Amino acid sequence: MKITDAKIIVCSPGRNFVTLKLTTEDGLVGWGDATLNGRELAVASYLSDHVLPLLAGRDARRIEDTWQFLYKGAYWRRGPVTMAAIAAVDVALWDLLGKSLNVPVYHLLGGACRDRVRVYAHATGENVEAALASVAALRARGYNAIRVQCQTPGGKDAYGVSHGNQPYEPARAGALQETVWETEPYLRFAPQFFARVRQEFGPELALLHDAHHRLRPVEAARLGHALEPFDLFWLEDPTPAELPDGYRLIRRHTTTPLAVGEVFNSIHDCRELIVQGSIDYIRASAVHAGGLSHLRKIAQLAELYGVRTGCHGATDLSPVAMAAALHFGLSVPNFGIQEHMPHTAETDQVFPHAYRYQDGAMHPGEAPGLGVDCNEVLAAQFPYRPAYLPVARLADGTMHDW
Ligand code: GCO
Ligand code: MG
Repeated sequence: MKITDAKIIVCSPGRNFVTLKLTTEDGLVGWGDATLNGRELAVASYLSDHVLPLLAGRDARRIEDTWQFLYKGAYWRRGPVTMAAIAAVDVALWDLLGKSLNVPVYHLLGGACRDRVRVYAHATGENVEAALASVAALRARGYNAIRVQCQTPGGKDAYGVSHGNQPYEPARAGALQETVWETEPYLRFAPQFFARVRQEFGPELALLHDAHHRLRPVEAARLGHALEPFDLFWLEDPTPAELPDGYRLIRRHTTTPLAVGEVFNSIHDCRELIVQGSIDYIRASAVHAGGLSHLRKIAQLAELYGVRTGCHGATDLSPVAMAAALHFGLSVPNFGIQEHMPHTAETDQVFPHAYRYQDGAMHPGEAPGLGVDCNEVLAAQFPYRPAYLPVARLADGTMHDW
């Protein structure tokens, strides 16, 4: 099953995506996602300039060997660009293997460990009432786990908060957006806000919250402690994860469960956090952490230490990555939850897929491989548009983590 052709498709059906298409001598096609939000063309170039020329003639069934070849063979290891590129090849090879054997990928990953993949949705509001209405609307659509983000009163352009009735999408075409971040008002507001959400929706709804790397460890510890009465499912990215010791400090002060890892590229980014028992959920994804092959290794390490999965699933991960996440989520023993941010209708048309949502859960479907396709003719109608993620500054102008 030799690879005969490899091609990159860059398109923007509502937002940018970088998609890898591998074709074999038998005419089978495998898809991989290589989207790195705001840095898309770096991965497209890494793939087309440095990886695709190496693929022609390789046996598509040698998935692990190809992973090792691209990882060890580059000498310059790891990093988001390299690992997203390797991930795209890896996921496309799993897709091809499934198609060649006429089975869905989850069968190849050990088979289903559950009937469906529990997902959480995003509620967002420019004020408390709007956020509560957003939670209520998602509950009505069957979600029983909801991440809630609300604008701190007096602030603007908060992470995770959309404007008007638009779904939240942080990357913006055109000029880079500068936002202002103030920690103290947020720390005062967040516990009051979650008290209100809990009061409104009762004890059973799983509530999640993303601090998006904004806090120092001691601030995150204070927030986690203050949120304990409201029983969060998780507090995500409380502090930047470069320093695992920061998580140790947070852990010493709070029993609020911690989730981290959407920006991780490899097992080495989370090894210490996992083995030291500093986190509860690992959010690495099949696109930014080296594909299904590497994500499985991370999950296996996590399993040993009682850490569960909670894969990143924002809209910047394409339907190809979503399909991979669902095959993985269905089959991984230590599954926790999967993020679900529905794509635009245009994106769903460009990437028709077998996965489906029902009553707070998803299923990857039974189509061979990943069960997702890319309509290249339609994709060509949505050309790439340069876009940036915002940056954040403190009120005095100091650069901060966005
Ligand atoms: C999440 C994430 C996203 C990221 C985005 C960046 O929890 O889903 O934090 O909202 O900000 O994926 O590209
Ligand atoms: Mg996040």
